[in-house]
Amino acid sequence: MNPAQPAVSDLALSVDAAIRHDWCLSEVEALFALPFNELLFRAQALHRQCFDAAEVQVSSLLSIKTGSCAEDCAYCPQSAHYDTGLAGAGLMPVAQVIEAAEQAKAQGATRFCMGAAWRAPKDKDIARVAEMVTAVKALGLETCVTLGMLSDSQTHALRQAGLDYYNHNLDTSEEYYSEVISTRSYQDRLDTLARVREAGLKVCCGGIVGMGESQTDRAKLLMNLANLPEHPHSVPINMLVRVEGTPLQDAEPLDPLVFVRTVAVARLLMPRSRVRLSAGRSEMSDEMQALCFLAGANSIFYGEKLLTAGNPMAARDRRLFERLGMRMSGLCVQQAATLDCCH
Ligand code: SAM
Ligand code: DTB
Ligand code: SF4
Repeated sequence: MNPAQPAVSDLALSVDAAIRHDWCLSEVEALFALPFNELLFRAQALHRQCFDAAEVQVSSLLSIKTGSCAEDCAYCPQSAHYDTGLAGAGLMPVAQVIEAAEQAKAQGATRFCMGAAWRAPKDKDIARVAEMVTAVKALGLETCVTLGMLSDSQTHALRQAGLDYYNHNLDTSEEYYSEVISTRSYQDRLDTLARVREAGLKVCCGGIVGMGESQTDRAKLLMNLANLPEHPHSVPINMLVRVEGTPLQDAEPLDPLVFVRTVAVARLLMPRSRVRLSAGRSEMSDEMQALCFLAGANSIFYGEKLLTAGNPMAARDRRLFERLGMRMSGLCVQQAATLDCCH
């Protein structure tokens, strides 16, 4: 038998046995090195044990504070260290946030994620964000925020306000991290993630690929995510959006099949997590996205804008789901019928 082909008994491995926090690098690299079809087959088999393979969760994003960030993340258009021509804006009024959340809900989003270009928010910022969280939750949406590094009292204030998820990405391997960011450390990231977990918030944590990192960096990122004390509930896999003016504007584009492999390995390492096909979808073909869903992605950012960069139009995504025989989670039949796919 082909040694790359597992015995049927291995594939029938129970999901509980597949949930591990002790992955070592050679195991993760071996998954990346599997023949493509074998990797996708294994990922899809495990995916089906944990999820309805025709269902996709959709989250919409809103930038509630834009630009002028003190951090120097080499990928980010919002860093004050680079001139990207971005128009910055202070913290948005709550009424404007509610309006955007209502629109996202009307389009079929079930989670609303509010992002702020902060290194770390001040306590007075947290009080305003807490108001936003409570108001968005009252619309019947799940809430997520991503605000940078948090203190213990801040995570508790957000929890108190009813926050469901906190997004804070590891972004890459620890080794490559220091090549793309100098103003904070990997440990800073891990410390905030620990505070978020301890406050009882659900963790959304993933990374970016296509930044010129090596295959080993990508394997280490996924290993680090899976070896956290709990697997993140959501794992966003972003493809770098190359923005003019950032140090990574000319990064070599990643082979789309390597991106699909990254999604498949994320699914195998974190079987019960929502793996989100995140930034960079505007530059992906429908066929590449279909392969990502086959590899176990079951969540997207939905709506024409990410934080500052573009994203496919909502109607285009609904048309794609229709073509793939997939459906957005949490939509009642009446709402699905009112959402027009074709314009
Ligand atoms: N400032 C907070 C932080 O960095 O945690 C929250 C906002 S930050 C924009 C959220 C995430 O967006 C980053 O961790 C990174 O993964 C992603 N991101 C930023 N710029 C990106 C780009 N050009 N392409 C892909 N993902 C990007
Ligand atoms: C995540 O992992 N990706 C989203 C969300 N979490 C906050 C952000 C993507 C940002 C892409 C570049 C931009 O829109 O500025
Ligand atoms: Fe600031 Fe976040 Fe952008 Fe880094 S990724 S520059 S922390 S907004």
